Formats: sequence, C-alpha cells, structure tokens
Amino acid sequence: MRRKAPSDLRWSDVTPRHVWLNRRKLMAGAGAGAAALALGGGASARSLETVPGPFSTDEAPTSFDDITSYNNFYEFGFGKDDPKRHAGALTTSPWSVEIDGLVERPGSYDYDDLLRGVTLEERIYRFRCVEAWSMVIPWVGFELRHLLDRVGVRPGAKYVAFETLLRPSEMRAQRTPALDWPYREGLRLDEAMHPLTLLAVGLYGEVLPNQNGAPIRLVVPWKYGFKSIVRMTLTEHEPATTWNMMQPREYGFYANVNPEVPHPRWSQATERRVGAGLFARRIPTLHLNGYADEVAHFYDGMDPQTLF
Ligand SMILES: Nc1nc2c(c(=O)[nH]1)N[C@H]1C(S)=C(S)[C@@H](COP(=O)(O)O)O[C@H]1N2
Ligand SMILES: [Mo]
Repeated sequence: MRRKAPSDLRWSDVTPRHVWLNRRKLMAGAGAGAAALALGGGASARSLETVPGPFSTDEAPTSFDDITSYNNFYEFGFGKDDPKRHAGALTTSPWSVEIDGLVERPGSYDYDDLLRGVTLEERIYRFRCVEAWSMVIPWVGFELRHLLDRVGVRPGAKYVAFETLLRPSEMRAQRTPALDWPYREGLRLDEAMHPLTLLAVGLYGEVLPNQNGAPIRLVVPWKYGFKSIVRMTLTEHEPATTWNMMQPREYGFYANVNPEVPHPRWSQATERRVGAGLFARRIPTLHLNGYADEVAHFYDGMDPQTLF
C-alpha cells in the first residue's frame, strides 16, 4: 500500500513519536484521559494518556500546525482558516451525547461517562477530503463499536445517524442558512462497527482543538470525519445526510473515497498532501483511501456510482 521507495527511511525510524509517547507517559499520573482534562492550567493539562493502537500508517504525520489551521467546519464559516479563528467560541464542557433509537440503553451520556473504562489509543490514519486534499493524522480515540456494544444495539437497527451540535450563539455560521443545520452524517451499522471506525477525542496526544471537532468526533478513514457530535440515533432506515440533501447529484450517502468515480466537477484520481510544499507532486488516491483490504467487502456487488 505504501508508495515510498524501499530506500526511504520509514517515518518510525526518524520519528519524534517516541518523544511524545514518553512525554505522555510522564503525564500518566493523571490516570484516565478524561481525568487529565480536569487538571487545568498549562499545556500539560491537555495531554491524554494513550496506548498505541492497530491500523496506524507509517507515513509521516502532517504537522500539528497544518492539522489545526486548515480545516472544514462549516458551522464556523466556509474558509479553511475560519474554524481556527472562530471555533474558540465553542463551549465543549459540559458536553453530552444523546444516544437513542434502536438501543437497549438510550440516554444522554456525558463526556466522562463516554470515556469511562475506555483505553484511549493512538491511531495514525490517512484522512482524505472529497475536495482532494489529504493529511496523516495521529488521532487519539476509541472504537465506536465499543460504545455501541455498551449501549446495546437492538435487532432491526441497520444505520447510525449522527448529528452535530446546533448552537448558533457559539457557531457563528449557523446564524446563516448556508447549510440545513444541524450538520448530519450517517453510517451503515456494519461500517460503524468496523474496528477502523473511531470516536476521536484528541490528536497528537492532546485533547482535540475545537476546530478539529472537540470534544468528540467521528473518524472513518475510508470516508470522512464528523465533528462535535451530540446525537447518535440507531435506525432501521438510511438517514438523511447534509451533503446528500443539499447536492444529491454530487454527494451520495456513502461518501467512500474512490479515485475512479470523479466528483461531477473535479477528478478524484489524485490528492494534494497538505503541508507537502508548494511544488510537491500530487499523489494518486487509493481506493477506499488505502483501507480496501479492511472494508472493501462491505460494498461487494454494489454499483460504485452509488458509493460516492
Ligand atoms: N460538524 C461538522 N463536521 C464536519 C465538517 C463540518 O463542516 N461540520 N466538515 C467535514 C469535512 S468536509 C472534513 S474534510 C472534515 C475536516 O476535518 P479536520 O478539519 O479535522 O481535518 O470534517 C468533516 N466533519
Ligand atoms: Mo471534506
């Protein structure tokens, strides 16, 4: 899967990763990740205790600066720098996620409750936007399936619908009808239960910056991300999703990365790696963003045209 020449040093050979892993071990006195949040004051208060998780790529991570200053978070505006400039207004604590629909234990789960008993893992995933740029992001999070198992998915549930916070007082673009707020996404249940599918609460070993979807966001590395979640609903029917509702000709429910199905207005064959430099070559986009071995079987027999 990796495109690097064998002579290239692997990122893990030259990595500063052990530096941040060690730094976090020093911080580990705080106990659970959630507890570290309560420390208050100083950069260290943002550190999360993690263990290395599976599926991580060896590709060099995009810099913290690029990951946190080149964002899509339309609740704060449509410019790439709007989220960094305006997401500071978002109150992320207290926070709770409503889990409802076809579940055994529906309810409002607050942030600490969501993290109770959870071991946070570091997962270094490729991330590709339909706009044809990409990054490599060291997430901190846990598998969505663990939460779904905890709340108990009832028979008959086939999809999970996700909703982002609706709070125009803090999310300035929600005061405009730019999108049909709140922002919505959805996964088929098998996609949601796949161990690649992550609920992230941090990146680079620290709590998520607001512009990246604090305090809790979805990461589906062969599709997309979904920020600042406040509701998950287990349903029998395919849920409505924001982009599909707005531009059904351009965006389907699945939103899978597929270099062979062009967006109606641009090619999906290649991507620009953010931070690679002005003169860096575009790189070929991989089917399902390089995660085909893990998830291609979900789509056997389906028309690729419906999977964008
Ligand atoms: N709530 C919400 N989630 C969202 C978006 C958004 O505008 N609002 N944008 C999506 C898009 S298009 C992308 S590319 C990623 C960007 O995530 P990042 O800024 O953390 O890289 O968030 C996704 N999740
Ligand atoms: Mo995107």
